[in-house]
Amino acid sequence: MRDERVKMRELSGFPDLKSTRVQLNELREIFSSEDRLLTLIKPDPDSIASSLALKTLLLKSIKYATTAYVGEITRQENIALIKLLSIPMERIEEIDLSEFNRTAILDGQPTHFEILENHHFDVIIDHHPITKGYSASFKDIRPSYGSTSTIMTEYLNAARIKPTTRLSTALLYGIKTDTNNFERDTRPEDVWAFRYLFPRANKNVLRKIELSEFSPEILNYFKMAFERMKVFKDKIFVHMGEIDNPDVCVQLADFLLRVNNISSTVVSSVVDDNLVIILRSDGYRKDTGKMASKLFGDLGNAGGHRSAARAEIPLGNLRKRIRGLTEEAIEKWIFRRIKGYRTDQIPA
Ligand SMILES: [Mn+2]
Repeated sequence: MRDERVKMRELSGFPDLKSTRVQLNELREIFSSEDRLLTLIKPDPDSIASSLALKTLLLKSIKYATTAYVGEITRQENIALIKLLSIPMERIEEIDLSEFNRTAILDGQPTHFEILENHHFDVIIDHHPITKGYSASFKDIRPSYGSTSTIMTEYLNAARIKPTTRLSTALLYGIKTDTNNFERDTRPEDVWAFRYLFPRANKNVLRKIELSEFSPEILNYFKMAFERMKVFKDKIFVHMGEIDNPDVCVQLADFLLRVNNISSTVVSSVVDDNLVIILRSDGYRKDTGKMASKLFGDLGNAGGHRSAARAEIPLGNLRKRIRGLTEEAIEKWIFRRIKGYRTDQIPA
């Protein structure tokens, strides 16, 4: 009978709120009324919404909570999200760390943040693959989930807190972006959270945010990409050369994946002193995370989910392999590796 109920719950996609309730209690036990919490995020819709949810969850148990972001907010939708929902956030550079006695990371793990190395974090809530080499008092990492916003929605529900329109809109958008509107890495729990938030969210604001996707400047990059792209069997590859911000590569990789008969896209660029490679696939036959680590893991950080992955290689690691490190030579080198992937004969 009990097994039957568990099975029914799984089929209906209804989350295991009982265990989330236990975790919620553990989470709250860490905090006391005088605590000042600093939450670190890399700003994207999922992490921004999650930080708003954590604040709401802990509102009554701590003194105050501040969200600080690492990196730049450049994507148009993020700017629109923050503006339209007036979400307060500060740059990490402007934060006085001594003001806080508790720290959290949402939608990421300390290994993704070079800042505060060897720091003991109080709270980590995330849906990325589990990484090792850090300590935290409270950890809730669910790599199979489509978004951290889904996990946070479960926490709010477990805490019996009805999210406001603002919070619901932010979380809904977090789920939509991270699952690419349920096209990738989605679980029934994500759908459940979506349904839970949907009637509470402001759909007009959401539409306005979603229609802010492309900046006028990005169209020039699209033009460049169309001219440079190379098609190999079911893959599209573009090397964008040196650019300021790899976000444009993410948008390009997502966009090009919509081409008929293309099952994966690879868009690379040189940002500062790193070769940044964005990979996307339909996830139908190939695991993109595995593809990324097989193709580039020997030279830098590489990995991700079944349909979305990323690699970052310090240019210094390529000096011996790519003569002169010219744009053309880098492009050739990546393209050669991609071509070798299917046959498993990945060239050096
Ligand atoms: Mn996320």
